[in-house]
Amino acid sequence: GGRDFGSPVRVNQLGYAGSGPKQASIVDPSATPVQWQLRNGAGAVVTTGLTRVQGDDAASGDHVHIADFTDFRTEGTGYTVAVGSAVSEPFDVLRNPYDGLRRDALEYFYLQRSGTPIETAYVGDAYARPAGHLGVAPNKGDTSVPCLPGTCDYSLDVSGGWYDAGDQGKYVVNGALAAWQLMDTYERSLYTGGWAGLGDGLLKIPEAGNHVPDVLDESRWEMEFLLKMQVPAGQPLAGMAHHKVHDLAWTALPTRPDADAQPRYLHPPSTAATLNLAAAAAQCARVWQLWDRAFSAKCLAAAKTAWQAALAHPAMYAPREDSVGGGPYDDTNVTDEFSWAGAELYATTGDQGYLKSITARITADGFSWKDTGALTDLTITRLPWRFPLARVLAARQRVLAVADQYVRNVRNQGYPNPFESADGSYPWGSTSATTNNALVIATAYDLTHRRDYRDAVLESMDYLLGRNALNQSFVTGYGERASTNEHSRIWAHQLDQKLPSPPPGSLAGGPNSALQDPVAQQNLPGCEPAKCYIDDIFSYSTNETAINWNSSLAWITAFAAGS
Ligand code: 9MR
Repeated sequence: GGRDFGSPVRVNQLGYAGSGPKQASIVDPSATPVQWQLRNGAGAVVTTGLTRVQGDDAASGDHVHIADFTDFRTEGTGYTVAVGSAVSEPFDVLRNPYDGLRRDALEYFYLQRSGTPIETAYVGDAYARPAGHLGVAPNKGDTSVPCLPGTCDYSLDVSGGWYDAGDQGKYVVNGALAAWQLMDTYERSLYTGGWAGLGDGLLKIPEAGNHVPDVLDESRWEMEFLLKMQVPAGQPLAGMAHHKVHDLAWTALPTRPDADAQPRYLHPPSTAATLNLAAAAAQCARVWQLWDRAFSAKCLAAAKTAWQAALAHPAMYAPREDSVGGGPYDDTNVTDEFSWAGAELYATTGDQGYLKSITARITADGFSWKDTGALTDLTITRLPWRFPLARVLAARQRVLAVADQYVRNVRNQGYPNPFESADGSYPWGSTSATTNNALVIATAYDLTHRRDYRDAVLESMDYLLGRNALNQSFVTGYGERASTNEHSRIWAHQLDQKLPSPPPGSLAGGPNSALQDPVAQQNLPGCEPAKCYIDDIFSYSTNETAINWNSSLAWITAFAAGS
């Protein structure tokens, strides 16, 4: 039987910015334009028009029309778009619809903290919980975690940091990217505009009011953990970073962190983890210079030792098979990681020695925890005065060219997704391809202040918040048809009514055409790529959250709220 996606009229279920583009995507077989109506909260028609026939959308198989009501700017709530008898989900038109989400997307990280109680004062009773993984029974870790048997003979205190996702593993490769994206939110605010990255007291976290920007406080929680993952001086492989720490076996759903009885192990160092740590630590040295010199110096020392260790061990790859009790985060090409880390270290130190490693470039393939080459160009464009002029001009040109491609993706598809894969497939965590590509478009806006770029970022928000093939908001708590059952061992309301649903502002991984879990396989056979998603707590391959996805959501939401 067909799946029910509700109304064929798809909108941003949160709302449209008064000064931004306002479009709906409509599934309609007609080859010629049809009439649309915009109705206000009282149901009165406030404006009408004819659709533009966009045509067949490859990723979804839908035949799509576009209704454009950009010129309508009257603020209000409860608007709908109607086509014939079909009515969209309701939405607002507001000067800034993203004020709440920019906070919630960042507060997700406090809720993911390991090694500290999550306190009622900040999150309310429903989300409060005891500290996890401090060695208090039945926990075994993370204050003295041994290596996997036979791989080293020391133990490390690797307490703290953020839990990765729905699991309670902690991984350096993507943890460093997530911390980097939060720190970049701060650096963007410093140099380019917006204010979200600078606020102290913006978030409900213990550090609010300490006179340090909250995004820095939150990212430091992870940075401190990342530094602990380095192999200590005097040991073999000193300076390398352990790839990850996680349980011996997968725990059941639900399992609160403090109830996890599994033994945890440090998995062997990898070059990729070491270089991503180096990149984030080099950035950490820069951003903390102003706020905490000692911590800045500690980060710089770690970045340099990590870099040297990676040069000495340039091909230690985390095995793909190491996927029991935690994810593999495997990667066998680290030229891109050398390039990104080299760029970050060069930006911070100006030491010419790093320049020759800066070889990767941004391409339309984008970036992810695995492919960090594009971040090289983003670092260069963030800090142009620190790089040789020829490199800056080239990086800037490439960022604009890639952003232009992403804007075309937004325009040419039935739904405004800046991500479009060459072979039509949607990967695990496809919403993070959307957010990361939107981040590149936003960077192009920062470089040029061209309205097209801002519009395309706002339209990317439309895609995430319901203007898509599923009529689905992938952001919890935002939209009538928002995800509610993300894969989590903590927020498991679908399994136990006494437990909360995921907190507002968490991003579901979204459509994944490879159907990599049993629930997806059973429920989504033959799905069109953009429709391979199910809001089920057991669908970890389509409905998990992850720190490196929410960091990207937080970045673009700060942009959308502040630009
Ligand atoms: O985000 C990761 C995705 O790119 C991989 O394809 C997938 C399978 O290896 O793993 C994803 O990361 C998961 C990790 O392995 C374990 N914690 C949850 C992460 C998000 O689903």
